[in-house]
Amino acid sequence: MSKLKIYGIPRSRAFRTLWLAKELGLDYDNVMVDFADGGTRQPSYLAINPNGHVPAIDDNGFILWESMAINLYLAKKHSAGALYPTALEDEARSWQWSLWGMTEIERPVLTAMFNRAVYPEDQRDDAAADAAEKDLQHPLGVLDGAVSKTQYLISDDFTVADLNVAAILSWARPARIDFGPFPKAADWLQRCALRPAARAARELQR
Ligand SMILES: N[C@@H](CCC(=O)N[C@@H](CS)C(=O)NCC(=O)O)C(=O)O
Repeated sequence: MSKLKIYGIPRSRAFRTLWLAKELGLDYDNVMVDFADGGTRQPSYLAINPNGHVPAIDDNGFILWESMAINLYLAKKHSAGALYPTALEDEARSWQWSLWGMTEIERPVLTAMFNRAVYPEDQRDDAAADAAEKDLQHPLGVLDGAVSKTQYLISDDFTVADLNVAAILSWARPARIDFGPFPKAADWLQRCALRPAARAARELQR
């Protein structure tokens, strides 16, 4: 039985899986594949993920890529009935929120972050960032409504659904997204971000 390998530097979307690994208390090796130095395009890495993206995992010979799929798999394998909801409907809702994060909020949060914090100042497009923030208004309202009824997305317990969405929204701070109109979502995001495993994963980014 070999140790779980998590491919991808912590400042990439591999952060999502590193956070989950810390929640689960897993013993893992973080293989530092970096996009900035072309590491994601090396033949040795393309053999793991032909898309040339991180994260990917090697779980004792089982290779998997796509951050949300990885997290749902690891949570189900190691924490069924706790971090991974097992009631049929709750399991489906954890897929729902994970897919929602990828399709409804990831792109605009990234666009705002790149144009407000990542690109060199003379290459930033303020209008694109503002338009992206505008696009987020409706989905953030949906999130705010969801966490007005319960502490977390599925119930009053933190699950992989919260982790997957909160990991995407970890970019909201550098993106300077105004959560003023979404106080419940802001509180929920804070609750998620203050978890010891989230802090430990952020430490890896320093
Ligand atoms: N949908 C994929 C996206 C992965 C992705 O785009 N990762 C970025 C890093 S955050 C990457 O590997 N970029 C390298 C490249 O495109 O060369 C997932 O969530 O796993």
